[in-house]
Amino acid sequence: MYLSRFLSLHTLWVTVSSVMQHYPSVWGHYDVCKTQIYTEEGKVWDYMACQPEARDMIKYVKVTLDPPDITCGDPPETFCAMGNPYMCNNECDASTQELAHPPELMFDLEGRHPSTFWQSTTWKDYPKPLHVNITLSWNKTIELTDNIVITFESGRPDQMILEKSLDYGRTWQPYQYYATDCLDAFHMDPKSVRDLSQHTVLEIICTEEYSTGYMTNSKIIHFEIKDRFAFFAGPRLHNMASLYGQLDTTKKLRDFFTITDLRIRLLRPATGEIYVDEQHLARYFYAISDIRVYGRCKCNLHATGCKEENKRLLCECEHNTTGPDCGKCKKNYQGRPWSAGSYLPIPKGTANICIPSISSIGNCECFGHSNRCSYIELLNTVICVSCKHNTRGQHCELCRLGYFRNASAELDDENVCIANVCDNELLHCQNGGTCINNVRCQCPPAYTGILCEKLRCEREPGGCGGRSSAPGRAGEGAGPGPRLLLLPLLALLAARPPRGC
Ligand SMILES: *[C@@H]1O[C@H](CO)[C@@H](O)[C@H](O)[C@H]1NC(C)=O
Ligand SMILES: *[C@@H]1O[C@H](CO)[C@@H](O)[C@H](O)[C@H]1NC(C)=O
Ligand SMILES: *[C@@H]1O[C@H](CO)[C@@H](O)[C@H](O)[C@H]1NC(C)=O
Ligand SMILES: CC(=O)N[C@H]1CO[C@H](CO)[C@@H](O)[C@@H]1O
Ligand SMILES: [Ca+2]
Repeated sequence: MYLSRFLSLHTLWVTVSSVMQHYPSVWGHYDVCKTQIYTEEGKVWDYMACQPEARDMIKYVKVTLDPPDITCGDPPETFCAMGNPYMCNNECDASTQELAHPPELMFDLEGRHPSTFWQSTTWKDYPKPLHVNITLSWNKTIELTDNIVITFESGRPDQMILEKSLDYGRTWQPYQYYATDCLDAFHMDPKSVRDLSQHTVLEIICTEEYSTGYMTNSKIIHFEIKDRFAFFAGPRLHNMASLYGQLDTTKKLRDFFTITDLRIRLLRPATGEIYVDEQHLARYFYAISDIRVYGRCKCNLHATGCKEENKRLLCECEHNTTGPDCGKCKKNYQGRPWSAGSYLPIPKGTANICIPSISSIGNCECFGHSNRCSYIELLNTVICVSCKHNTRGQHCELCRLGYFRNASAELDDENVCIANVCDNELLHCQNGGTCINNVRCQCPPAYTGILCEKLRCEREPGGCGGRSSAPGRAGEGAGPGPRLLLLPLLALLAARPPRGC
């Protein structure tokens, strides 16, 4: 048996310390999970796709029995040991705690003697079939990680079907048939899981392995999850990476191990014989002492936590996803279609986070100078692309180099950035010049230049040298000379903050 080896491997995978961290954001889109695990080399960090730990799922189950009054004891009745029709001193009485066998006893802690069990009424209506459905519902999608194990007291049933639902009980599919005689009961050839292969692993089989009545000592029925995993991960499940790779790429395989509900359909109790002993029908009934289901919350690789809230399991979604299974993007994070995380590349996986919706940030607001935005993942922000009308900036709220803000135009005006030249705010015409329509400065006679910043005489032959009138004219410009004034002014313009935001 590879059970012990599996367990140590299993431990390695699930012995997760409470410390659960993420890669720093510098790892970019690899928003994978980091857990501390214990190996032979001691404590090490392991990086992997985000998924909750596997655990005992029975704690969170809701059970329904059909027919509802199928539990024994109301009215009280005596039943016989199946192997011995004359040992009939057992009593089931629902009103006496020591003699009652309610459904809860399938889910209590086992390991004590005698074991506690649920029991049905006896087959007193023979030949009418004794049919019982035991339905286990989680109201949450679960991925099975270990065998389903059902322990019967008093013989395993002659006929039984294990069914599953993936849609909260709306539709049901068989998972496995169990019979003492598969051909007779279900017109199926008997098979064992070990007869399957990677290619036939999804086949629904009928097995006779567990239906040998009271003749053998075993009380247990399995639904073999680990044997099926072994087709991909190897006989000792040493290569879980290979299994995860397969699960990632084959939806049918992933769905096979995924459930929201299970149903145990009991169709014929253990008789231990070919013929039913009609004289002693109190020998025939169903009794189950324990049901085990191990699995993890399905969170589409978008959560490492799964919490119980109002008796219901819920993924603690990350990556800006939401929903019970993290199956969709949060509002305002629909910048691209939702997709599940991926186990690939092994072992780190890919997070496939949801990114902000362009409209939600209100950031594809380009003041009408562009209708295209682009999401910059590194900055987690949206910027306008191809700003028109000589604008630039995240929201096209700035003017391109060499263009200036038209003070009389709003930010969404096509004329907001002008190659022109002057205004009455910052780009004053110098030396007493007047700004005409922001297009040009009307300069006093002695000055010239775009902003009237130059003395006209500078351009004349001989320059301004020797002119006696120069000092008087220089006095018209307040403070330092005009050229000195222009430089800080241009520096100021370059550093001009965005306006209107
Ligand atoms: C058990 O469930 C099956 C469907 O899964 C249904 O066809 C059948 O009638 C049910 N039997 C009882 C006894 O409720
Ligand atoms: C299942 O969960 C949903 C909430 O996600 C809740 O509305 C519904 O009542 C639950 N159903 C049952 C049967 O508990
Ligand atoms: C500045 O904007 C106003 C308002 O749109 C416009 O009338 C004016 O022509 C613009 N100035 C220039 C120089 O384009
Ligand atoms: C609001 C929100 O949940 N934002 C998160 C979106 O996802 C990134 C990456 O996982 C987180 O860093 C943000 O906090
Ligand atoms: Ca029990």
